Amino acid sequence: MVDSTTSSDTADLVLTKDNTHNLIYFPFHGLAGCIRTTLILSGEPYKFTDVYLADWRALKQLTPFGHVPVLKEETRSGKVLELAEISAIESFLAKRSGLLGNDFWQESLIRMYHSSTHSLFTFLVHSIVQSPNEEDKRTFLKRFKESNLPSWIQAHEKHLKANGSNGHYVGDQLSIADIKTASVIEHLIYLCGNDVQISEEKTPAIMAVKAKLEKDPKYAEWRATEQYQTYTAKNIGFFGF
Ligand SMILES: N[C@@H](CCC(=O)N[C@@H](CS)C(=O)NCC(=O)O)C(=O)O
Repeated sequence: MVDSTTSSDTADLVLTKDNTHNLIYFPFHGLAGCIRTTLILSGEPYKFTDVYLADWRALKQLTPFGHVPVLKEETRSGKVLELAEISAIESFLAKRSGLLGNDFWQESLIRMYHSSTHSLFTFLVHSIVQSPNEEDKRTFLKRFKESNLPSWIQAHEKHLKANGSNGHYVGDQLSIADIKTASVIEHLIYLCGNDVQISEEKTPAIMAVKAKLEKDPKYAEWRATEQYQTYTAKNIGFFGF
């Protein structure tokens, strides 16, 4: 059950730095890459709880909207607070970690870039999962690669260039928009295969976002783990990218 208490007691519980953030999701990257990366960078206690398809039917009923990811905030008091919906979880973690810029306008811009990437990637993942057969999937992917993806690339390359191609969307600091893009980019590159649309030569500003985040030792360490590699292999097996 979602705890919708809004008392300051609950607000204080949520803000302490020693909560364990327990992310419930399937054992692949799917739509949870940005959440996992944000948790890793936070330096706070976290755990990734994998849900297996055999257990999903029973667990589904227990989630707020019948979907994962779900974030369980396990507080020191023993109280567990539950949050669902990817954007809400990313926003929650971003605010805690100072990933929403320095002022309200920067925050609004960061949310705009984040939303654009979130929409693109959610559209891709949901369409693939919901394609009833291989032919539908192929037709969807053709349209996605010829239209949705190039539009996203063109706009994001332009905005990132306008910010100086410094690896950030807004100003010169890391934001949830940067993490979102960095977390989907390798999947998009893989998806394109030989039809290269995203590369150092073609989209240097987008690639700078990826490269900048990869310099972070915590992120680099996470990407080198067996768990990350397993999630990648399962992602490719399940979604094809
Ligand atoms: N609106 C949800 C969508 C999340 C979603 O699509 N979750 C998928 C996994 S990527 C899921 O739970 N699939 C299993 C199901 O719906 O039964 C959100 O933003 O969190």
